[in-house]
Amino acid sequence: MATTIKISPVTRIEGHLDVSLTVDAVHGVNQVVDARCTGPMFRGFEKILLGRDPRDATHYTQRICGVCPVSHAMASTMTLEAAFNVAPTDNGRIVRNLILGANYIQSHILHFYHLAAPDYIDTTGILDMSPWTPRFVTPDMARGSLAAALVGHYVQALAMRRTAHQMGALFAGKMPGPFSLVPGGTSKAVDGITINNFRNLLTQLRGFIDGTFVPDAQLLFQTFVPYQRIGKGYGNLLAYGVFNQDTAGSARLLASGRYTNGQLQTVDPNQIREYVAYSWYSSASGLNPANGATQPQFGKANAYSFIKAPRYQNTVHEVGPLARMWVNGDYRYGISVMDRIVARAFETKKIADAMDGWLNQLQPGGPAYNPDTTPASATGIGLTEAPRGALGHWIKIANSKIAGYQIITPTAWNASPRDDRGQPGAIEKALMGTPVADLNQPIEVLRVIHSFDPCLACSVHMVRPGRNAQRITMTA
Ligand code: NFE
Repeated sequence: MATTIKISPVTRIEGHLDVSLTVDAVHGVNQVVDARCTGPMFRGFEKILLGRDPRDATHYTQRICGVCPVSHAMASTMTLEAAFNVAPTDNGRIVRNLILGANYIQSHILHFYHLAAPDYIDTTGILDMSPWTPRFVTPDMARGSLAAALVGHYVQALAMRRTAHQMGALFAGKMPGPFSLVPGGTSKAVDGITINNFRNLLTQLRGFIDGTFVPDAQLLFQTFVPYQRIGKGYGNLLAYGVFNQDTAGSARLLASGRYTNGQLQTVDPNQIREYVAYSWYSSASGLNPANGATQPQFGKANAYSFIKAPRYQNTVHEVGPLARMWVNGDYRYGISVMDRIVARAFETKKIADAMDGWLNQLQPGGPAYNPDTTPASATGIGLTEAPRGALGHWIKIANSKIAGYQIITPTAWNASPRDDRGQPGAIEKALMGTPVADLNQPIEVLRVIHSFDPCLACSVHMVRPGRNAQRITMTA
């Protein structure tokens, strides 16, 4: 008999995600036969930005999320550069890459040790305390030396994340919420002392990535063999590319590309549409974000999320480290829970190693930014990558003010609801077919969801409610 499970909220993610599942026996095995992902809070940054100075976008959009503010700063800065018709200086481009790289390292370590690993280890007798309890304890969890090692590394990883923040702040002013990304480059001048200090911290982080993070991810991969097949989903992957290697942005450390129906192909932003048939919006469905709209309508019939449904040529795509590594040929083993986890670790190494080389390319005393002026009217697109995947900002400027701003975040791609054709989103599809051994402890479901590293604050761009805000309680 079919059973309905609602996980509300899913914990060890950023923001608020509700997942409703139908579990039924198929060939004698209980498994997920239907899944719905709900982003239950409206944020509306697109509306907050209207009428403001275009340069404010960099600072406002960073407040979407404390985990990936640098990516929003980068996307908005690139959007403004396109609208202002200015390119960054070499120093500006490299400094921005270094700040973004510091944020990727911090975010990927956070995901593995603090968000995902607790799904796989039973710490009973090792640490019987918060944050390890209360929790699911299932027979397949690792115990003994692997559990003890990951608990130890969990604590070490907290210090490594602080180190990554310190490193980024050397060029960013502070982390999170950097000040120094500006159209045309960076407001931080480059000097030899900062380069040396950055390299010292990067060397510590590279030691942890090479000696601890990558081996731990590989060990998890080898230990949880069934999860090399669970959670595949559609198998379509999309990346805009990130870490520009030249000022034109034509060469990137992780290039743009997509893997659609088994074929590697290029990405054309004109083919992106956002659908809202199942989202709480009254605005038109199927718009390209260059002409997008964000008009909330909570309670709309059939809708179940504040996340829109972004699609590329009507096709659902997964985004994230696995997508980036796959389209670049760095990782092609498979598409599954474990592949997402190990590709994220391998990507961290790739970026950290490249960062050491970027430090050598900086020119102390060289120009930090190219000057620009705000045009009366213009449009711009900034396509980059956040740690969780493809991130795009679109701007329309009229009378030198923001007349339109649209954001599609990685988690909107991954945690979207159905689109107008009824196609489930990437996580919804990945959940379908997932076996559930114990209906009271659906750990398998959490492992699939966590492998995407979702961030709901990003995907619905929420504002903190004021004193007079209404609390709305929803039931599925
Ligand atoms: Ni809030 Fe974010 C990343 C962005 S996820 S963490 O990475 O953009 O949608």
